[in-house]
Amino acid sequence: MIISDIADGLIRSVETVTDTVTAPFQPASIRLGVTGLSRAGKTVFITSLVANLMNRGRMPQLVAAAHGNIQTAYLQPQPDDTVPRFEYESHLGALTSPLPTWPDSTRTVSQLRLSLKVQSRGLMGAVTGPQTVHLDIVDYPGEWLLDLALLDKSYADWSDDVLARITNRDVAADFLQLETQTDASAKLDEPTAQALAQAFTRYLKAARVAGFYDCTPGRFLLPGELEGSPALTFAPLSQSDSPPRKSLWREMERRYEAYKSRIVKPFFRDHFAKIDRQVVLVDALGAIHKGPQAVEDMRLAMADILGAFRPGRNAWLTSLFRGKRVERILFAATKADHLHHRQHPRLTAIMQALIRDASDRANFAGAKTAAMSIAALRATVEETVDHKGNVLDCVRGTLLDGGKQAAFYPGELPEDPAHLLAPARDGADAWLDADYQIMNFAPAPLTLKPGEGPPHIRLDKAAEFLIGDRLR
Ligand SMILES: Nc1nc2c(ncn2[C@@H]2O[C@H](COP(=O)(O)OP(=O)(O)OP(=O)(O)O)[C@@H](O)[C@H]2O)c(=O)[nH]1
Ligand SMILES: [Mg+2]
Repeated sequence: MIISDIADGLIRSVETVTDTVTAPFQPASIRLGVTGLSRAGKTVFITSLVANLMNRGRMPQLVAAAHGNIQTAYLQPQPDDTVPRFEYESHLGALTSPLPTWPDSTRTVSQLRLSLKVQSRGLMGAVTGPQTVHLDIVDYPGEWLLDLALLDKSYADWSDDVLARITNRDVAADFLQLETQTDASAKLDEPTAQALAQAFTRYLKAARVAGFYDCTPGRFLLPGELEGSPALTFAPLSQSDSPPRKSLWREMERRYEAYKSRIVKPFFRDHFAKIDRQVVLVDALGAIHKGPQAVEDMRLAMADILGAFRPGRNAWLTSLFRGKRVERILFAATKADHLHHRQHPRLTAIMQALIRDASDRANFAGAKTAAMSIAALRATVEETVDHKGNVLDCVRGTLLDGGKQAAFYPGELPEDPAHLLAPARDGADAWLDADYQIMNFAPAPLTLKPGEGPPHIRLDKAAEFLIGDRLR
């Protein structure tokens, strides 16, 4: 062995020793993913969570907050320079203004870093003093997880699958007609490609409204700044025997592959594979109100979303994780302030049944999972009303339409979730013996005492499950 190698080896082993000694003093970081389908409540959840971590007066079930371990919490510039920042201040401003409004819909991934100074109470805590824990919160549309399935499919297979699936759907009629008229082996003509992509996008939007969940590619619905780019200008085409080079079919194939490599893969690599803890928000009450078909769609969408968390489902994804995994996954039914608390256990049971179905099949490889019913921002108060001799457990709030105050009875959720899930699975048109209402409430005007965050339901319990163990 030559001398420089020995010296190099020595230095390296010294570095390794220093690394291990300093490791406990390095700021720890937790990456928390927040996802859910459109309108599930992601933006309100993150805004209220951050506000309640900064002012912890309403967080008794977050043990580190209740025990006073968290000394301060403050926002910091996030470490990822190319990811848009989550617009915390403007969202909080909308929710807490004298005439509060819900935040605008958000269309892309965004991120926020909240740093917490934590004094741990254990023996080591006394020795080391307070530590900084960075909480990096990443907001991304659940629709993007559904794109994972595209990675396993060639353009030809994907086209065949999609065309077979949508052939009987009314909302697909216009696109299918255009597709049938198109000669896929003709030389590429850009207006034709655009017309097909636009017709397919219109179909996807209509399918979403009609309650179909299998609306991929996800970026066609949420294009952001990619709108009009070639990677979003393709559509499924039936295959002629061997489409010639430079044909429409070949160019569509190339763009489909570009969508996978330039859009789907970077999302999974840069965002998804780095997540430590995940919350999946579900507007279960909204789906129940819409009816059995919407509940069944929600079940299928959840199973597909959960598929992304199943290690081994996709070899490429597995190689990205390199043995790391999402450690905890919370499934939360949002907007529980639409229900009197007496019914919350029933809503939670429905969530549990929905994920049991998916988790029976998916092995989450040791990830801890939980289901809860929460309201990130409580817009109602409870009220018991005497209605024709019957006692009804209602909630009262300000109606979004018209601004009037109203007490509202949403209907009685069944004790056994199967009473909802079974008819949904069997394709029932309507609920047989029950009616579920939903009201759109405006956020309530708030007067917060010093040290208090916005009112919520079980946001503290959700935080305890997601990050509590890292703050003690
Ligand atoms: N009552 C009540 N309504 C809520 C709550 N959270 C969300 N909502 C309602 O749900 C709507 C959507 O919430 P967002 O947080 O914007 O949902 P999102 O998932 O970010 O939606 P996109 O950005 O469009 O995907 C809001 O405008 C409110 O009407 C809650 O805790 N209580
Ligand atoms: Mg949003």
